[in-house]
Amino acid sequence: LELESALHKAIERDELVLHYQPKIDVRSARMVGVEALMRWQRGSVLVPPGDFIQLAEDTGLIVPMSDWLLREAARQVKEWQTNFGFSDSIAVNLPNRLFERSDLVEKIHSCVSAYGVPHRSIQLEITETGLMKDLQNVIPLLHRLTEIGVEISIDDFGTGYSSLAYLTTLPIAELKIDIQFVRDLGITPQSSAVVTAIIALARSLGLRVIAEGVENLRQMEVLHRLGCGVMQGFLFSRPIPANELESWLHQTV
Ligand code: G
Ligand code: G
Ligand code: NA
Ligand code: MN
Repeated sequence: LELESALHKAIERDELVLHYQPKIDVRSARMVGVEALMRWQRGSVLVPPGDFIQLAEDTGLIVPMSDWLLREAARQVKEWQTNFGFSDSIAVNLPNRLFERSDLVEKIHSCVSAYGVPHRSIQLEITETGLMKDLQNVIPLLHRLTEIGVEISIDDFGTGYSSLAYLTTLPIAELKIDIQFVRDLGITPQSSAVVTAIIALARSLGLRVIAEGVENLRQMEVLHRLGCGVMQGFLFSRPIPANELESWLHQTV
């Protein structure tokens, strides 16, 4: 309960911050987008989302937090567009609960409009569980988001229970290969079998594919050889504050 009221105040006091992790195209060694990851600057402690996102979801605080997140992402992308000619998107993690919001599309629209950035500047990462939980409501929502230019990426792909039949009908732009399959690449044949299958699936459905959690050259090389050229992970960069992202941003112009 104490944590709950502290988190409540954190939103009012502007203690939430976004860190950004570059998405890298390994052929060109260039950044082709970023993922925004929330942190809570609680005094001198930087609290990771694992310690408060669940609480935020359970208490409903995730709604004002995500409002802040969308606005902050739009503000940040505007700044990068102005200062660095940034033309890629910021991916934000969309909690499952937000699908229950009838005003999500309007919310995103008002955030990007407020800063005068194109809708395609915001990409949404959703999980398979979030997707499959409430398909009847999610399908029209995804179509409306896609119509206004907001791309959808399926996060942690391969860990949930998404039906392949649905994947063919949903307006999805990208599959993000889950870290657990990346971890054992080059060590166990099973991991490369799964990754090969995901890449083939993405190809045949015309979706982009990205791998997360790439920590070493072995994983990078196997992914590249299997046909996944865009990656994210500690090998390239940890999630970092906006001011530390500048060396990557200079490459985009
Ligand atoms: O950043 P990190 O290393 O600790 O993230 C841990 C988890 O928290 C990830 O699974 C990520 O999807 C989730 N997460 C990070 N930022 C956000 C956010 O802004 N909103 C939501 N809903 N989840 C987030
Ligand atoms: O749920 P989501 O996939 O959005 O969360 C991404 C999480 O993965 C964040 O907590 C982020 O800090 C973490 N992460 C990003 N790159 C790496 C990596 O190379 N290795 C590990 N172990 N975690 C990573
Ligand atoms: Na994510
Ligand atoms: Mn993930």
